[in-house]
Amino acid sequence: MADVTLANLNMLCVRYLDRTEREIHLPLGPLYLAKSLEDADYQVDFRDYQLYERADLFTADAIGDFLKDPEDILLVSCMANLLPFTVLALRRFRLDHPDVFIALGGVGAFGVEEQILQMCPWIDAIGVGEGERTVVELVRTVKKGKLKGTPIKLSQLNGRLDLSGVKGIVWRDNDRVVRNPQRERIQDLDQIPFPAHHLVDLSKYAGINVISSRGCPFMCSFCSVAPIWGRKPFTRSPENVLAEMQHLYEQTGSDLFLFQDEYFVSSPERVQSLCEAIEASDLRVRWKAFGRVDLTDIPTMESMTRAGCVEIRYGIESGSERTLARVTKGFNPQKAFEVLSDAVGIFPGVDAFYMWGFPFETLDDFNETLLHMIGSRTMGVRILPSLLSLLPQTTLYRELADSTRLEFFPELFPEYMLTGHEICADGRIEISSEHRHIYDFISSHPDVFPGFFHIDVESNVMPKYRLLQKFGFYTQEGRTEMLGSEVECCGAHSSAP
Ligand code: B12
Ligand code: SF4
Repeated sequence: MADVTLANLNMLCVRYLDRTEREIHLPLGPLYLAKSLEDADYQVDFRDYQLYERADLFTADAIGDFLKDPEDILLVSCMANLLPFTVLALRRFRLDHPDVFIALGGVGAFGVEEQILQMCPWIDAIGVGEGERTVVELVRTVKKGKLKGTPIKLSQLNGRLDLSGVKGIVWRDNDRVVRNPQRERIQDLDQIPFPAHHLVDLSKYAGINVISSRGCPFMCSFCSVAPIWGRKPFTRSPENVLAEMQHLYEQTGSDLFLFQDEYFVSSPERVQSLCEAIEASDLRVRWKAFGRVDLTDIPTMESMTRAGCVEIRYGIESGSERTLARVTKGFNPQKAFEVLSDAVGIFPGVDAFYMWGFPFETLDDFNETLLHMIGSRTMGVRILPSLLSLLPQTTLYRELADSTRLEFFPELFPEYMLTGHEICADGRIEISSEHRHIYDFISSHPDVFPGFFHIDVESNVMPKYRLLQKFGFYTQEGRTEMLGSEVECCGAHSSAP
C-alpha cells in the first residue's frame, strides 16, 4: 500500500471536427514531486490521466473511476484549461471519499488559490509554485495529523488539521483561508533528483520532456510562465542535463527530446556549453527547444544544430513595435524578422508564436502582425497564432481585468477549451449536455477562470479573426497546409520530428 496518490491532469486533447486525439507527454512536474516523496520514504501511487482510456473523459464519473481506491492523501496537478473540470470532479470525489485529504497544485491554480478554496470547500490545500519540498512537508504534516500521532480521519478532524508550518501552500483553517509564507526556491537545480521515470511506462509517451532551467528574468506582461517560477532564473549544469538525457536514452531508446523551459537560451555561453557537452558525448540525439530572438546569435544557432537541435520555437508575439513595447517584450519586429530569416537557414524547423486580440491592439497594429506572420511564413517559418488568453497570474490580467469587460464566448473561440484544444474550421463547437454545467460554472466565475474569456469580442476579436481566416490561418485548409497532420498545442513541442 502506498502513502499518497499523485494524479497528473496536465494534458492535451485536440479535437478535430470528426475525432479527438491526445498528445501524450511525460508529466515532468508530477514526476519530480513523486521522486521527492520517494526520497523522503513515501510510496507513491502515481496515476496519469493522459493514459486513461475512456470515451467520456471529461465527466466526474470518469475521474471518479480513474481515482478509485485512493490512498488517504490525494495530490492533483493541472493546468488552467482543466482547472474547472478538475475542481468540479473533486467535489464528487470528496463525497465518495470524505477521509481523503485533497491538495491541488501546478500552474492552473496559481494566482487564484484563495478564490478556489473559498469556492470549493472540498479542496483542503493548494500548493503555490515549485513543489518538491512543499509536497514532502505537506504529506508529513497531514500524515501526523498534528493530533498527537493518531492516524488521520479527515472527516472527524473538523478543520483541526494544522498546516500553518508548511511553506508554499494556501489552505483552509476552519472557515478561514490562510496563505502561508512563500517557500524559498531551490537555487542549485543539480541537487534536484531526476523525475521518477520508473513510475511510468516510458514507452507510452510520445514527447520525452526535459527541463534545463527554472525562471525567466524578462517582463513580458502576458506571460504566465515567468510569474510561476519567479523572475530569477536558475539553471542546471550541462553535465546534469546530459546525464538525464543519457539515462532517458538508455531507458526509452527515444532519440528525440523536448526541452520545455522557456528560458532555455538564457545566455549564448550556457547554451554553447550544453551543446559542446552533448557533442563531446556519445549521445547522438535530436532535440527541440524554445528561443528568444535577442539571445540566439548565429554561432549559438550553429552550435545548437551541431548538437542535434532540429527545431527552435520563438515567441515573436507581434509585428507591431507599439504592441511589443506595450507588452514589454524587449525586442522589436525588425530584429525578430532578421533572426527568423537567419534561423530558417540553420535549423531544420523554425516555429514562431504570435499573439493577437490584445484590447489595446489597433487594427493597424494587428495588420502589422499579419504582415509579419505572412512574411515569416513565406520564409518557411511555421506560424502558430494564439488569441490572447488572460491568465490570472499575468501582469496584463491585472492591468486589464475588469470582470465587466470579460466576455465568455466558447462557441467562437475554441482555442482554450476544457474538453480539448479544439481545431474547428468554422469556429463553432457543440457543447454537449453533459458538459453544460462545466461551462456554466466557468461563465459565472470570470475572476477564477479568466483564460476562457475575451475582451470586446465584437469590435476587437472578430474583425481580427476574420482577417486571419482570410489569410489562411484558423481554417481547416490553412491548418492542414501549415501543420500537415501534426497536433498543435500551447508551446510544448509537438513530438513529431
Ligand atoms: C509541457 C507543457 C505542456 C504539455 C504538458 C505535458 C504534461 N503532461 O505534463 C502539454 C502538451 C500537454 C501542454 C498542453 C497545454 N498547455 Co502547456 N505547457 C507545457 C510547458 C512548456 C512545460 C510544463 C512543464 O513541464 N514544466 C516543468 C515542471 C517541472 O513544472 P510544473 O509542471 O509546473 O510542476 C511544478 C510546480 O507547478 C509544482 N506542482 C505541480 N503539480 C503540483 C501538484 C501539487 C499538489 C503541488 C503541491 C505542487 C505541484 O511542482 C512542480 C515541480 O516544482 C509549459 C511552459 C513552461 N515552460 O513552463 C506550458 C504551460 C504549462 N502550458 C500552458 C497551457 C495554457 C497549455 C494548454 C492549455 C494551451 C493550449 N491552448 O493549447 C494546453 C492544453 C490544451 C488542451 N486543451 O488539452 C500554460 C499554462 C497556463 C496556466 N496557468 O495554466 C503554460 C504555462 C504555457 C504558457 N504559455 O503560458 N502543455
Ligand atoms: S514570454 Fe518568454 S521571455 Fe517573456 S517572460 Fe515569459 S518566458 Fe520570459
